[in-house]
Amino acid sequence: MKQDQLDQRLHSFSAWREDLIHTVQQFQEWLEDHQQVSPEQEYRLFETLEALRKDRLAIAFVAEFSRGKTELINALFFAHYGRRLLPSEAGRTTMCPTELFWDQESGESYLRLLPIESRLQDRSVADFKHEPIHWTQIRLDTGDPAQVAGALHEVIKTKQVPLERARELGLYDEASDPAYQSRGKAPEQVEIPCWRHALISFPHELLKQGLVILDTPGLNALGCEPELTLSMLPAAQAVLFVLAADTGVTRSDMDMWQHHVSAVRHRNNNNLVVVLNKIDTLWDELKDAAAVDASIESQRQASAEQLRIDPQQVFPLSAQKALLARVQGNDELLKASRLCDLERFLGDTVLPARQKLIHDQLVDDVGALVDEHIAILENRKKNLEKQLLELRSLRGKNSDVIMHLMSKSREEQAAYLRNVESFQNSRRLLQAQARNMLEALSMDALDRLINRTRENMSRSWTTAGLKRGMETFFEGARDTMEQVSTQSEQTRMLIRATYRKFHEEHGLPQIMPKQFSVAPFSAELERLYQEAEAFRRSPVTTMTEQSFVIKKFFISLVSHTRSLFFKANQDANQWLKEVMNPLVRQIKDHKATMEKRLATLRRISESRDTLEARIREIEASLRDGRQQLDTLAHIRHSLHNPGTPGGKDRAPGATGRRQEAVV
Ligand SMILES: Nc1nc2c(ncn2[C@@H]2O[C@H](COP(=O)(O)OP(=O)(O)O)[C@@H](O)[C@H]2O)c(=O)[nH]1
Ligand SMILES: [Mg+2]
Repeated sequence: MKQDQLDQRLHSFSAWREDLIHTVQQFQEWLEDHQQVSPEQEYRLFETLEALRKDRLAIAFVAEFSRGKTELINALFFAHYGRRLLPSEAGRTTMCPTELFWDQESGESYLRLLPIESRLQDRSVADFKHEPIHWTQIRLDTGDPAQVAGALHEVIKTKQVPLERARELGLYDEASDPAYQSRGKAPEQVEIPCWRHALISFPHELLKQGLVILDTPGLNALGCEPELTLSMLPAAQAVLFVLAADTGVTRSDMDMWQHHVSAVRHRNNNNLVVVLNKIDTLWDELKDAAAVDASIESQRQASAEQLRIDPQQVFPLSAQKALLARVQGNDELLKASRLCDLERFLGDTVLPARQKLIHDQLVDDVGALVDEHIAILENRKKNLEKQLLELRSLRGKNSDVIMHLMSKSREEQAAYLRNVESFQNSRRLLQAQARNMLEALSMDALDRLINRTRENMSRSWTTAGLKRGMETFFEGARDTMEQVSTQSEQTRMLIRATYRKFHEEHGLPQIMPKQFSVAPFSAELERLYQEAEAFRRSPVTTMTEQSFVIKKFFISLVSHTRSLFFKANQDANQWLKEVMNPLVRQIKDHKATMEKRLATLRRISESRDTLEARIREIEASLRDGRQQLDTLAHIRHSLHNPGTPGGKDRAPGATGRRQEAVV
């Protein structure tokens, strides 16, 4: 097995993305060259390119402490440094979630740490991320692995604070303190982590390609930092849940799985993988290989059964031996560590899933724009061909015929203009409907709901209070989504009818306008509800009844819902701005064509010389139009088949469904 298989897969993933960026840029240039671009389209393309460039593939590692998450990250991504880059230690380690990535904006290597005291403020980690001032920054000297490893050690630092302080921070509770349980007395000093969250920007090749690794601490921290389960884990493309062969599935593994991890399974494009680490503890020189394999296999089956998942989803391996094997260049040990099975899975399943998501989105967005321009060009071509025939047939005809054609054209034009007027009416109606929809989705409306919920809960930051609060909150939010869903359905119908009218009555190309749906937002809201329920019932919450934790949870939930509504509002707004544009462009184009036709007829009636000149003009326009259609068909092909051999340099006119209609 090649050591860098995952490396290569990530590299080709990033080349594939570059290919798409190139195609979108080609389209952008085409639009600019032909002055076809509207501000909305320009904005959309800009956004698309930004999103492609900044695309991240996030993999989260979740487990109880000491299962070997950090060691696994070292083995997967940092073995070539010849040492253990991230601190991995026996015993109870840190509480501090760590994100590893490459900060391509600043281009700097650093470690940023958010002090644990930030927990006293009513703000989420996501909020703090926008403000570097709250973070302690340590420079990383990437030429010096010892300096880097030393600096990274800071992440797991802890300190002693008085009991009251720990309580204030929501980091101490009798019910979850084993020492209190046995001695019946709370300690005077409590050991707490120094940091709440760590960001590591590091110029590792894969991180530069857009990989983001999230290393999370154990169950305790997940309970204390609800943002992890509410936002960070669901945002990851893959969640690796790590078990250890020497402990088996323990009570706390099970808690973590049920209350924090398994919900991830119900999301699309989110791969949940279970790693059964430390299989080296099952290696036994006194047994033959088959017997060892059998015991590993039986533990894999048992774990899968306990977690109620397919055994194929469980990957037995030894992170420690894999790291050692890679550092020493020992292929045999690497094979025995079985790390490559996991790598293959990440490369074969997680990456393609991400690719598909990006591609679908792009075809949906940019692809629709390309199609729209192709339709406009084809319509223009059809009109020009009609005109050409008409003009050719006028050769040698008397002026009566021309006069007759002119009056017919005028009638057509008048009928068309009347429809354009009715179009303006539908547009006004649409705007009124849209305002209602946006109002329902507005931040003001949501804030009113949040305040109502907060008032409901303010006297009782308990699990019972939380239950009531959540009911008010989710009922309100669901109502809004339903309302918006009905309104957007009405708006959609109006839009469709308007499009159909112009297609049927004036032969404008049939374009399906882009649709907006609240379904993904409702689904996300439902997921939040499930998470909230899981949190409310989780042993950490019910056991401790800490108002601090409950309050923190509420803040994260609200912050997440707020960004959900914000996104829905933005999407709806953008959609409304754009949805009529394709038709508006066609109407304009059609109007211009009609005017031009009338003008030509008028000039011909005045002077017959104009006829031949105009015929030549139309022939030239047709040639130019065909060329543009070829270019667009080529762009369309590359967009639909990125990364195929010659995908970006294929000569126009090679293949593609649309092309047949073009030439
Ligand atoms: N035997 C064995 N020990 C491991 C393996 N992976 C990690 N460990 C040890 O388990 C302990 C905890 O590892 P660490 O990566 O810090 O766990 P984390 O708390 O989940 O991040 C450390 O002492 C590691 O050396 C493994 O594959 N085999
Ligand atoms: Mg760790």
